[in-house]
Amino acid sequence: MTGSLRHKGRRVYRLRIKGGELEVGKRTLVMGVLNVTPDSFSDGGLYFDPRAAVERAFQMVQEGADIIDIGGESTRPGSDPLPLEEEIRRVLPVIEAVAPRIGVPISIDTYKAKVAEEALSAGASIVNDISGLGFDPEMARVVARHGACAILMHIKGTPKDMQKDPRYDDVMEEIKAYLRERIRRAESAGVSPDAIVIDPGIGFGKRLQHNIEIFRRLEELEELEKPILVGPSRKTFIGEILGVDVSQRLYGTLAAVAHAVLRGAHIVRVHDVGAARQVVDMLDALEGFGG
Ligand code: HH2
Repeated sequence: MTGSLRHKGRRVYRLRIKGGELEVGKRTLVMGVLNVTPDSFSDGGLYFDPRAAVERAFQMVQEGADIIDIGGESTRPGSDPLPLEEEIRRVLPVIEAVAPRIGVPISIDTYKAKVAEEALSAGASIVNDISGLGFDPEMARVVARHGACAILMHIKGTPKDMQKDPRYDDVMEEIKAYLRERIRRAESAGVSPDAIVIDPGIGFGKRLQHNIEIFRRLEELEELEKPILVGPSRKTFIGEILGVDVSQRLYGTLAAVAHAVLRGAHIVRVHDVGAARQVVDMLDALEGFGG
C-alpha cells in the first residue's frame, strides 16, 4: 500500500477518502461518535434533535476530532434494523448542515447502501460499515463509485443475535480471515486499496475473553497492511471488567484507547473526544510517533 513505511513502531498510510486524503499513523486520529438516534446504548436521545446533533459535531471538532462519524441506527446488541427511509431522514439533514462547514471528514455509520449513497452525495467521504460490506450486496459498488473510503468492521452474526453465545476456535485468526475476504470483496468491486480501514469490531459477537484477546493480539492485524481502527468507547467489556455502568466508563475507555494505540491502532472511535485527544497526544509524543 502506498506510503506504508514503518514509523517508529506504527505503519504510516496515506488514506484515500472521497475528495481528499488523510495521513494516518504519524499521529493517532480520533473519530468522534455522533449518534442521531433515540436509543443508542450510551448517548441515545442526546443528539436525536438535528440542531443538537449539528452543535455536537462542531463541539467535537473543537475538542480535537479528526473525523465525525454520524449514525442513524443503533446497532447495540439485540437491536432491530431501522427502515432505511427513517435512517436517511435522521442523518441527512445533519450531514448537509455539517459537511460544508466543519473542516474534517464525515463518515456515515451504516450498513445500508442507499443510506451510504445519500450520505456520500450530501458530503460524507467515508463509509463506516459494521458489516464489512456484508449485509447489503450493493454497498461495495456504492463506495467504489464515489471514490470513498470504506471502514470494514468484523461482526459475527447480526446486531440482533450477535451476543447469543458467540464462539470461536481462534478469535483473531477468524477476524483476520474475515477481514482479508472483505478487503478482497471491496477491491474487486473497485474500492481503491488505499481507501480501506480495518476494525476488529469490539463487542460485535464477542464475549469478554474474546475482546481481551483482540486487544492483546491487535498487532497481528498489521499483517493485512491497512490502517487499523478500534472502537472500545463505553462498551460492555469495560463494565464487565470494572463493574461500572455505562455512564462511568470514561477511564476504562481511555485505558483501552491507550492500550490499542500502543498495539498499533491508527484511529480510535470514541464518544469522549476531548479526553481521548489528550490521551492519544500524550502517547504519540511519548512514543515519538510524530517523528
Ligand atoms: N461501534 C459501534 C457503532 N459503530 N463502528 C466501528 N467501525 N467500530 C465500532 O466499534 C463501532 C462502530 C457501537 O457504538 P455506538 O455507535 O455508540 O452505539 P449504538 O450502536 O448503540 O449507536
